[in-house]
Amino acid sequence: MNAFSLNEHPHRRLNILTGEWVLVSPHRTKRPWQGKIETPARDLRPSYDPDCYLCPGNLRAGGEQTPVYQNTYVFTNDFAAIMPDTPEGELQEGLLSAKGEPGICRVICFSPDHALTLPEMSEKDLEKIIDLWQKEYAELGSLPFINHVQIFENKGAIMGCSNPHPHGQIWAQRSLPNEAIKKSDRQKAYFEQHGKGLLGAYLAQELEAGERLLLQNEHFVALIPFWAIWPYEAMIIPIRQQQHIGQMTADEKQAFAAILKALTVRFDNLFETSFPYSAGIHQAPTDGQEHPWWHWHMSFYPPLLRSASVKKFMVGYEMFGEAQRDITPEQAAENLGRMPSVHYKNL
Ligand code: H2U
Repeated sequence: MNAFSLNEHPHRRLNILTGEWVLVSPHRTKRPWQGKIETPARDLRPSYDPDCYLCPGNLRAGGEQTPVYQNTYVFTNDFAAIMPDTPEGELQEGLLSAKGEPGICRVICFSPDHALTLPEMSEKDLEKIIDLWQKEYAELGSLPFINHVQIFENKGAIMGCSNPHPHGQIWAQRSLPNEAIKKSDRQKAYFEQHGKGLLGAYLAQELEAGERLLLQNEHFVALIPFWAIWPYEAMIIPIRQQQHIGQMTADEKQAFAAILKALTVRFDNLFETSFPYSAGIHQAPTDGQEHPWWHWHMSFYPPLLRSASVKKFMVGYEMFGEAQRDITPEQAAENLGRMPSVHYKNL
């Protein structure tokens, strides 16, 4: 039998941030990379859609009017999953446990232009979105009943996004949700044992290895994590350890905007389509405590596997066992790393 190889043999990889394992089956992708299979129809949208509730001046479903905004616009979700006036309450009956959960859901319009997406916006405009993310994290996080602020974007109908107008969401709540608990606990344990941050140490190892790196600028790195579940899952990590996005300097904010654009342009170029994903920023809890182990990062979970329409399903074994992937993170980094820096619509 050959010596064990990550490129040849089925194996499991550990996600150091969550403590969960992913099964990798590289032998199933022996065929060479064939690139895109078909060229999808170009997604041509008008800059203004009279039926879009996020376009400036239009009515939302609840009857409120969206103002004529210039850059970004934030409002409380009309169909919020969590609400601030939720009564205190707890249920404990034998093995049944439940607890009231107060919170706030907001929707953020990234641009008044209905036709745009993040990779097609200028770095300056992306900085304005980052400004708003910073403001919302600080404002929502300062509320006494908010201990966690989740900023995210669902992009593309395939991800359940309800409207192509460029927008994201924020769910802020009293409790730490499952993913945040896992990442908090693992970073804390590492910090207490090693006296330094987990993600900083991981970043140093990835910079040394090089094979999963996608992009790098003065202040940020974009890479495919060693433990990626989704075919082209990626992370943007600030090089300097910061607990939350409010700690960025002006230079770092510019660099974040630059790498955000650069990564999403490459995503779009991969299958010459507006690349769908769920992206989210994980950062320290807003409970007023110090969290010196936290190193914020932005994760992208894109579902596409081989073309604009061939998607990976998380079903079967993955529901009952654990996540599994065929193409290795290293192959994914190679494919994505080859993509041009100019958006395909501008080539
Ligand atoms: P997506 O990011 O999944 O597209 O969700 C957009 C949110 O916008 C969704 O949570 C809200 C929905 O509740 N929304 C409003 O708040 N007002 C509206 O008029 C329509 C949609």
